[in-house]
Amino acid sequence: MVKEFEEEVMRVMDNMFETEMKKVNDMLEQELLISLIGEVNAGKSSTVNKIIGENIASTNPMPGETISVDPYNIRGLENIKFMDTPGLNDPNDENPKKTLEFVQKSDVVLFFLNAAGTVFSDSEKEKFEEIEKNNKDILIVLNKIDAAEDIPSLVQFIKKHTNNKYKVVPISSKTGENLEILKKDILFLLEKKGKDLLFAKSMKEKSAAANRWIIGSGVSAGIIGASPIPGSDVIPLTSLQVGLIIRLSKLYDKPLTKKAARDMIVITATQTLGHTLYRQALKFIPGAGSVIGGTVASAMTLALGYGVKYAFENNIAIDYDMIADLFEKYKKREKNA
Ligand SMILES: Nc1nc2c(ncn2[C@@H]2O[C@H](COP(=O)(O)OP(=O)(O)OP(=O)(O)O)[C@@H](O)[C@H]2O)c(=O)[nH]1
Ligand SMILES: [Mg+2]
Repeated sequence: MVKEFEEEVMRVMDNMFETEMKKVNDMLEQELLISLIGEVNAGKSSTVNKIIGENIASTNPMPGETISVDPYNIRGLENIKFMDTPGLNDPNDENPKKTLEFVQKSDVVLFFLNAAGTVFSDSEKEKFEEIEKNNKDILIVLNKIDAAEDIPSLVQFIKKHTNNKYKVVPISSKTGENLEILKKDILFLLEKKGKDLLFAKSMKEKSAAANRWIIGSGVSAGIIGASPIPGSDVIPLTSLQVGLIIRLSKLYDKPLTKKAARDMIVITATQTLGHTLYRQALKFIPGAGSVIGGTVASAMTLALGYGVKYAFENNIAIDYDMIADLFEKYKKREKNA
């Protein structure tokens, strides 16, 4: 009986794996469009180069270097496109309409202001309002902070003139200052569109994205585990964990088989809960109460996530003793919280 039941659980887990894998693969096949808009010379092309990590967009101290709307992509990630556009005030730009079309289609609009110039001139305000009408997923990028003073006042000024609706990110595409912050902000904006994994894969520093997912899964697991319905927690909890492991494997470009994913989850559960409790949780005994509980479900998921992340980052096998230690640590911390 018990054996049959466990086989049933394995089958359910395999199905979950396939469903989650398909979800993630579909996510990765989407197109992601990020456009860079702003007046001439604000440093749009320089920023494209910095984000991509290659000098592919041409830049020039003379305003008006970029004369057409040009898509660039990161090598190997053809479906992520950065749209570099001519300066909004460029008299040679024949396609201001085309720029607006791209704004409409964009997942994120980076609106550039030059900290070393007239920040938010009347013409910039006018253009900004036009853009705002077409797309609300805007990040205001205050570039060239290496060449300007009193950045906090400039940021306040911009916020005030945009009714505090958008994040203002001060950067220097010359020195690279705050570029990682800009990338993180792009990542967070993309979460609600389910395109964050796509962008995270393009980032050199993958830790921030991984941590967000692990912490988010920990919170969701806590909610699932706190459910008062006996035994109702195992299936959604497992599916949550399968989804997390698959995302991490895609982020770090690690192959992941169904069996490997299953082992990670089962071994983690038995290591943290103990065999008896895990069996009991799997058996959904009516009236047995919620066997796992919120704190345990959350701590287990965090430990699994960080353990898998550590293994992927360092190209080593998963260390289940470390997972067990992490579990104890998180459990104590959650209890005290
Ligand atoms: N000091 C400083 N200079 C920068 C920075 N970013 C770009 N520049 C310089 O500003 C000039 C214009 O940069 P581009 O990247 O070509 O600007 P753009 O917005 O693409 O300009 P257009 O294509 O003409 O619209 C170049 O000389 C860059 O080297 C920065 O953060 N700090
Ligand atoms: Mg340019």
